[in-house]
Amino acid sequence: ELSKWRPEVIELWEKCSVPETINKETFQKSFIRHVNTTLARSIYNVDNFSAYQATAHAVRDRLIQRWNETQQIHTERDQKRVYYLSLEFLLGRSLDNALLNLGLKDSFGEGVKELGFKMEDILDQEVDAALGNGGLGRLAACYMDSLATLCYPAWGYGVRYTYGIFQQKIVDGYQDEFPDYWLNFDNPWELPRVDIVVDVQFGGHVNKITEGDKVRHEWIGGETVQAVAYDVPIPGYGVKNCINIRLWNSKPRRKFDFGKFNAGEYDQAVQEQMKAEFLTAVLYPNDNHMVGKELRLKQQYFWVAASLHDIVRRFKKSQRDWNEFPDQVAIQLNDTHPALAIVELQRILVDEERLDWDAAWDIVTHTFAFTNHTVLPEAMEKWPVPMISQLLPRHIQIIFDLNLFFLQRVEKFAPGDRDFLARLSIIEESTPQYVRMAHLAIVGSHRVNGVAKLHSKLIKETIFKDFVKYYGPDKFENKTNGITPRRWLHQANPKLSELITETLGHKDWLKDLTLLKKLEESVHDKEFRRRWMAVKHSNKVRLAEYIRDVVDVDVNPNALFDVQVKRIHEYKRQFMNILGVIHRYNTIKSMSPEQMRDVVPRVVIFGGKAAPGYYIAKLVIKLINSVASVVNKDSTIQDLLKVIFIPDYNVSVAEIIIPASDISQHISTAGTEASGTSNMKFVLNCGLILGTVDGANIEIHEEIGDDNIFMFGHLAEQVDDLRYAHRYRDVPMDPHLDAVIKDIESGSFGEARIFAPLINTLTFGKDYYLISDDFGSYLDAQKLVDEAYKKEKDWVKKSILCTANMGQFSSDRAIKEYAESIWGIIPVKV
Ligand code: TH1
Repeated sequence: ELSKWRPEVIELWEKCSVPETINKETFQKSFIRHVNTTLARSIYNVDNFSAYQATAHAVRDRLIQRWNETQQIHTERDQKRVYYLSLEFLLGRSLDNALLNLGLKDSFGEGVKELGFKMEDILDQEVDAALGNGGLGRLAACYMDSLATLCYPAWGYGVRYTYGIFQQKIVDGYQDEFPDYWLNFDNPWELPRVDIVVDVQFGGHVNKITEGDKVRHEWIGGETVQAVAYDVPIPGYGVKNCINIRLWNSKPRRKFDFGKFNAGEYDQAVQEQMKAEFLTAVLYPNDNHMVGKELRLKQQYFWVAASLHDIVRRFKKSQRDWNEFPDQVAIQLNDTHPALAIVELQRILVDEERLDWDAAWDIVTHTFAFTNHTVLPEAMEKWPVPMISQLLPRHIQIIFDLNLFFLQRVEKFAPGDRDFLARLSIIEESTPQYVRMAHLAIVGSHRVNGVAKLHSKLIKETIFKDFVKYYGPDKFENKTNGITPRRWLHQANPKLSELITETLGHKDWLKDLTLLKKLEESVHDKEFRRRWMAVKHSNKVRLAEYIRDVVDVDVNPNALFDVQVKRIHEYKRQFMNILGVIHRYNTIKSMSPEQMRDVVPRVVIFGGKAAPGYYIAKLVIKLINSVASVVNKDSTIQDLLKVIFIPDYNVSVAEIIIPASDISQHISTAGTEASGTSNMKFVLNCGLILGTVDGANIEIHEEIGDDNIFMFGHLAEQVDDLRYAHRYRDVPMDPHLDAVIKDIESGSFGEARIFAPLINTLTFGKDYYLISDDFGSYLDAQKLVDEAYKKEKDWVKKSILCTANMGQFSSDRAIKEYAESIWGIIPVKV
């Protein structure tokens, strides 16, 4: 009688659920309802922020509906899913993206306008979800957008950090860090799942239990921390599919130490519980650099254990045989950060599900695949064996067993070759011993991939070459990175998006980026070129206004905007850029007024965060700001040069900067930048690039052709010899560089001693990143940029050809490649 499944009850449920059609009027109703009930406000106290919240909640309602439908259909179909494990998801803002992907921007824009608000102001209220450092985290976000848009059954798993990447302020030219407490106001883009809670265990000990001729292991004792799920819906573009990123938050268990409690130490008992919350408190702010903090290892295991528990629970609901696990589940490891998942799955299968070791291992290795994102030695994760033993006593046993069986097979392949065994071993035999996470990830995966052609070649020839010998080359693939054209063109550059749509006569290019190729036909159309330039100009005006707001410097939108925005790192060589700026400044200063008339005015724009503990990177920021304050005040150079450091570079700021660039710099030492993804964003937004023969620059060059890119510098294969020369011979410094260094040392940009440690990297430090070797060709390339910019018509043509040839670099292409050649999943459209 009371059954909720009775037809009339179901009918009532359906009638009362949120209507599927949504338009301006239903949106306005929803907006006001949220103002009144969710926010408990009235027409008299709705500010822009409340309007943002109300709009966000109205959109959230739609997302949740789509999310539910998608999950229901994916569950019904029960096809193979991919789980993307990433310790970082750099999502940025969600409202604009959701409105555009759902096709609601226009109607909701009208709706808020009638209610007395401007959509622009509303969008500007949102704080970034900045749960990542840089390229790796943003790649994960672009991939989720593509997975949703292409209707793949996919989930992301990550950590819900209470503090995202720190906020950067510039004080007296130096970087200062401030906590990013992004959850200060309610976050409408997450659904707390208070009912989805996983116990995660740390410490304790392992009992070996013999049952007949079998032994099993029991991991007991230690502390338990609870993982609570928060779901973040990710809507696809132009489809109803909406996928999920599940972020785990740590919280104390409600049970606590009653011994202490009874002894009157109530406060201490509570304090110990509170430590649990600390586990997911903060994102580690290091990009491309490993810092071996115990808390970081705990974060990694906490997240991996909760995610695998969830994945296994979902699989077990389907009542299939365990050997079908790899047919239902693909797990992608975004770098080595989740490599413990390999060990955790083996543990679950052997200790909890009682599969025998080899059968379990066969399942594990067919489930996992691993993406490597860097070859920098300082970024390679390795954890001390004693630290893992303390925290995860059963896992360290499994690691040693895995390694033993692995090395036994290697020994058969290369009998007696002890060096070969030592090089391949998961364990580094030092004091203490270390676990090499990349080795663990390779041994536990069926596929390993790099993120651009050169990078994938380099990992096979250098860091993983012994594994290629052992496994053969087929286990190693390339999957060149991609970016989502929805955020990085449609959302960030609405005017260019509109012009493209009008010119092509459709919006299909947003789902098939290769269709941009047709823009090539319009390069000869004068009116089209004029409009193309007008879009760039208005984006430069927008950036100039932003620059005035944040650093109080006026820049001329007619100048050439030269941009380098990315994490500050020695290998990315922002130092070389600012040294080049000093050279330019001194060149202009030495000119007669007639000569000056021939100079192309430039605004050189920097942005990016340095890891808080990275002393040299922070000095680079100081140098940039010191140069800026001298150059920007110098009236003798007639505004021919301005230097700007934009503070707190993040996804939202990138959306303003990228569409406004004429030239952007991607100038890493050859062989060091695995791919880079901002290079793709700039070129897609019709900005030319100045780059080294590194990462995805090479493939961009292949696509857009020699005439539309400025490449310079030594090649990756020359780097070893050049470094050797610096180390063992007296290599004279490039004369222009020498002059610039002497200028800094003479105090032209403030007290010289401040910069001594930075300059020492070139001298005592043997110029590890080869700035001197590339400086001459860098300056030459910059000259070519100046000359090319003077030929306005040709420049616009180049700019159009850039955008037109970026089809390959959509994350849709990348995701299809992963889906087809690694994951074996097929789309399920809602
Ligand atoms: C970056 C790479 O440096 C970059 O070249 C690449 O485009 C991007 O990943 C996406 O593939 C990396 N970020 C990190 C961050 C950490 C550790 C290693 C890397 S590699 C924390």
